[in-house]
Amino acid sequence: MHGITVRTEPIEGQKPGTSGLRKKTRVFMGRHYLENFVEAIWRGIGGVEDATLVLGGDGRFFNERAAQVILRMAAASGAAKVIVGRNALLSTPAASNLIRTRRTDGGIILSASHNPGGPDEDFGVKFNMPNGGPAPQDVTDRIYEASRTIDSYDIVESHDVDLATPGTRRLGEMEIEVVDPVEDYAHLMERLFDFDAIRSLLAGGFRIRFDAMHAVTGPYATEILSNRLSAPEGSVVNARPLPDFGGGHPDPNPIWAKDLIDAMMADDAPDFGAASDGDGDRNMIVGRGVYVTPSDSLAVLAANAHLAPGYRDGLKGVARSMPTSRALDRVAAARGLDCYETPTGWKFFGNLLDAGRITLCGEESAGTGSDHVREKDGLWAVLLWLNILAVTKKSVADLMADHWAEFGRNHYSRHDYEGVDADRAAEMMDRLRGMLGELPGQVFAGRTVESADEFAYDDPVDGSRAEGQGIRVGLDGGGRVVYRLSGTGTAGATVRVYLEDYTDDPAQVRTAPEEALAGVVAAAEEIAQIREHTGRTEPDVRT
Ligand code: VG1
Ligand code: CO
Repeated sequence: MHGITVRTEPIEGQKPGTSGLRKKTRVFMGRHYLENFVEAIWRGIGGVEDATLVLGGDGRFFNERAAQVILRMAAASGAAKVIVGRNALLSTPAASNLIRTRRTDGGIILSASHNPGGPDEDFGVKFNMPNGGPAPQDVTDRIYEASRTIDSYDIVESHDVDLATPGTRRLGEMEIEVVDPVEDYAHLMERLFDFDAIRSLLAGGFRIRFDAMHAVTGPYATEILSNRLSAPEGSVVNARPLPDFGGGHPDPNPIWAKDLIDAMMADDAPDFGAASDGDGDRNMIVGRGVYVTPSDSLAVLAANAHLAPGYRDGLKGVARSMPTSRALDRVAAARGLDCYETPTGWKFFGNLLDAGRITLCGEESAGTGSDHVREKDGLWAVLLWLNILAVTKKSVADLMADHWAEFGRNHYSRHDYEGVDADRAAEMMDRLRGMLGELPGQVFAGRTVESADEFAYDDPVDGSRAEGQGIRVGLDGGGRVVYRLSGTGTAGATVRVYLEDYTDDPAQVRTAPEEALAGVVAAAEEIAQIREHTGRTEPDVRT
């Protein structure tokens, strides 16, 4: 079957440096828009002639329609084969796993991650490389360039492909293999973790609550936690993926997963709670009566990963994104591990993982992962936590208390100002940039600035350099403020302010973060004049 060539015009594609395109769903549904971006991907990766690709998404509105279009375009452009999750579903980590284990040429993941879904909400498309990880800067730059010069794309005309039943079918010359989205992934988890130990923990009355937030992890959690680990009825909630995620933000943080937090703070709370995001790569961990910040979770996992079979031989090294708290660094120092600081975004971990320099890595935004795939992985983090709890026989609260007693505590919080006027946000960053040289030695709200710079990263593996990755201000006593503009928002600018302070005083480690960070918050405001620039007196979201 030969395709037809459709004449088209360039689009305003992804922002340079971001690993995928996120836009309002209606923009994607607009005439030729999705097609143009997919064609830009083909061009950016040097074509898909004879290629084998993976395709799937988080099930949000427009997911399956988009998958049908992409299949027709792949067929018209000469792809040999596409492996698709049933009903075009695949979590981001499961897609990463399939891309790797089936030795494919990469894959397309349909998701806007934790952003809400629906006709008036967000949609997204990203390309992952043959190593299973997000496309690096040079590839995304080529995709971006292609999106601005595009004048035609090829597509075959055909009926929709049956994606509801596993099996092999053809679209023209191209083979389509529809696979169970969960099977290979569940198998990988069984190899990494001690399922018997977790099963005994659960059989012994340890109660869990996993909130899939009506997003893609529903079927994964049902198969793994309920079927394979025999977690009792009620352990997995909001398990049915919905096109609009039930109207919520599938964002696992205390704001959007408030139901889970409430359940975990109640008198009859389960022992362990967790949630994941739209595409299944993020995680939130909560113990009975205790919320675990993602930065602390990463540090705890690094300190205890060797208790799980997949990490029995220890870790090669660890990494965190720059704004993530330095709790991880303390574990690394104590255990003699290399610890890398990378820019925000998972793609920077890929080279370190591929080169065997690190085993475990994570971000403050609720992403944790390891060398088992090349994406962050929500359920993986949940299972590693459960494996650790099963072995140590400690409660989450006791594990945290022991961790802080050993390493001290990095109190941490992130304040987001969303939908800010983009020019005003840029002005705030420019002003800070201009002040960097004169900040050290100055005192703000009683805290002395010890260092100030704009973060740039020289990749130790491929030598590439990423600049302008956020402004870091170090304060006396281990405090720190980081200012950064989001690269994933779809409306205006999102200003992120990351706040951190350190204590190893046993009397202080239990202080609530809001209280412990009050001084750093005041200093952050005085330094950057956030209120004046954002026009807000309060952040929209505190995590
Ligand atoms: C945010 C997070 C970042 C994460 C990115 C993608 O980016 O801060 O840590 O890697 O989302 O995560 P930004 O630029 O808005 O701060 V996901 O779960 O959307 O793939
Ligand atoms: Co995500």
